[in-house]
Amino acid sequence: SANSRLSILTRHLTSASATSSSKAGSHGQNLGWIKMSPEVSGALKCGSPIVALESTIISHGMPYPQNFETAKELEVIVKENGAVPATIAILDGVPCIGLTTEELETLARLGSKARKTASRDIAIVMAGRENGATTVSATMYLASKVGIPVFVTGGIGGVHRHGENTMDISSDLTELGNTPVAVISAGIKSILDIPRTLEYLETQRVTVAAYKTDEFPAFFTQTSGCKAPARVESPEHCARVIDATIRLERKSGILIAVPIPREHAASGSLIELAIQQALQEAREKKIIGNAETPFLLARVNELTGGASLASNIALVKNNASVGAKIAVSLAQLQK
Ligand code: PSU
Ligand code: MN
Repeated sequence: SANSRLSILTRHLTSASATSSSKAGSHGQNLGWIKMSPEVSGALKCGSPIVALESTIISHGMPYPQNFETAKELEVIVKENGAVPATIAILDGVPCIGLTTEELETLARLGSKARKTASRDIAIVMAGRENGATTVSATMYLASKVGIPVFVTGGIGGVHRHGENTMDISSDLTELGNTPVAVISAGIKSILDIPRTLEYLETQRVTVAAYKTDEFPAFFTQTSGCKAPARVESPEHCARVIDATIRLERKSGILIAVPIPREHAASGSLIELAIQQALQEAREKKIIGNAETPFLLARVNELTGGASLASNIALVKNNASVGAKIAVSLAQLQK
């Protein structure tokens, strides 16, 4: 049955740690090194829909207090659509799946004092008993370890402009190549090289589809000038793609790109101008590596007088609603 397929997948996902931790277990049981909220653990046990949420978007992607408000609202939207939210972060060195409101606030207040944690950084943050805000790559990794197949974010990282020289290519893309989780996002920002990012995703064997459109969206705007490799029409359609991926025992992930709602895309060209200026400043200030994205996000927000933040919040909320519906459809398919 679909359920046994899912438990095979989960066993596969948890087998590596099962050998190293006596507490490690199968579906819905806490791994020794992970702390799971009772809601998430309960939902895993009975196969109820769950949506993973990342935390870099809280700490590094938005200023306080909008980040705290948004983090809470995302969880409400996921619940209203029938799924259990599982915000993922590392607190005092412990990877946590599902945070309390207090923990969300701690992270929101820490801001960039929390370490931006990509998958390669998880061990460093655990060993140093630090607070880590997980990026798409780290959140995918942790979600897959406990068997959560659906993950909602705003935008993923990509191939940076001039990446062919700097080799600055987000590990989000390689994690998508190696981790069977479906990421629901609004595409990628035009601060990145969108055509090269799509090429790289193909090389990484990532299943990419745009939601109800032929074009791959560019985060603040609905269009990027790049055709998406595939199109999906509904949450049910997305769920069937995820279900097929599980049956196929694919080791790579899925990227579902949901365009920003039309009413929030209006300021897109204004934001695009600000992006160009921020990119110029980043080059002048020699801001590189993983400091680049947070710098650009903050600067674009200043330059647009907050318009980019409002758009950002609107699109993540939309993604949360679509993602929760996908998780609900998937749980139904797997009954
Ligand atoms: N893109 C956005 N907003 C974000 C990020 C990317 O539009 O908040 C964050 C995500 O957490 C993503 C990370 O996983 O930045 C990618 O960072 P880097 O480019 O350093 O890999
Ligand atoms: Mn990078």
